[in-house]
Amino acid sequence: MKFVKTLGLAFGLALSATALHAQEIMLRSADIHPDGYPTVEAVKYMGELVSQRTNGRVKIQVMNNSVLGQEKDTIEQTRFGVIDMNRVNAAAFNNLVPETTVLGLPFLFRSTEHMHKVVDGPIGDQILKAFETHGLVGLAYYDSGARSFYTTKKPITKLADLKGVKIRVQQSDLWIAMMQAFGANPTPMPMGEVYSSLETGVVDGAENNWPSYESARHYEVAKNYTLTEHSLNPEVLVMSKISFDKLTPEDQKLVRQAAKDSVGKMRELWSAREKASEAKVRAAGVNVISVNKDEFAAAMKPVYDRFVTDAKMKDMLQQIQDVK
Ligand code: BDP
Repeated sequence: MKFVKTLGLAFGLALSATALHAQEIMLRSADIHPDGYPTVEAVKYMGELVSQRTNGRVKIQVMNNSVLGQEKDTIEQTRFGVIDMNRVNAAAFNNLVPETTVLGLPFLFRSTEHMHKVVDGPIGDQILKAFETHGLVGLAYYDSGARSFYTTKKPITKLADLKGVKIRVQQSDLWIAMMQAFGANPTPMPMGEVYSSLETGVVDGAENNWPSYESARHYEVAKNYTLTEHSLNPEVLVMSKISFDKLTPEDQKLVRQAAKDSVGKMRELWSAREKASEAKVRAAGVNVISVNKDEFAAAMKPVYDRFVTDAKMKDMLQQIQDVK
């Protein structure tokens, strides 16, 4: 966190309590996505709220476009307080915060409304709380739409088409297991390496939502997009516990509230961007394939068997399924 000198430091001596109050606080927030991407714009909006509500004393600087590095590294830096905030897909937290795993389970949510109800409710809060023992403070969930497969050469039209196909996955044990259960050959790597890996044939395909498929230009090299919609895993906005603990209790409350208040904005931006990205890639000639999703879902039992084992996970899953 960058504390910018303002009032009360004229003598360059140790800070008095009043001077501390007058300090300007700049929170740096990481994101891999480009300008205009809904997650980036939502955190900028949160920054406007924070700034308005503190008369410019607290600000957020969104450092997007991967300028601070790939997600795995920025998460570590956030835990160490080098980066103050971070917006990352829940999958990237699976190994660190096991409670997040439940949100990525394949074919778990019946709809976006179902996912919203879960993350806006007690389960969502319980999972955000779980970050705190790992050096992070969970602030909010953002939408990430549905993830579907895309491939460079062979179009995926049925489950059997995934057999042995090299699919890039996020660096998460859940996601590796999921790809194995689909019959694919999972290759974990950061998002920033996917374009060139598709282009050079290191992988045969990947999977993501419409906006990422479009904004990362993966559609230029992997032109077959198969609507499996296998996961609605949300994005998570977190803060470094070290940075958070430096804030006064009032500022902590304010930051938490502004994060929550940015969620509605994010959801609006998201649904508009999903449509725009889909239209853009379709216009670019992408081969969009519909499949029998039940066939893909039926293959997911081993994933549930492996990841929903202890009483806590079973209970969370049950509660999620019970949300009407
Ligand atoms: C995007 C998420 C981003 C992930 C990326 C990925 O917004 O956080 O890094 O997918 O697949 O949808 O790695």
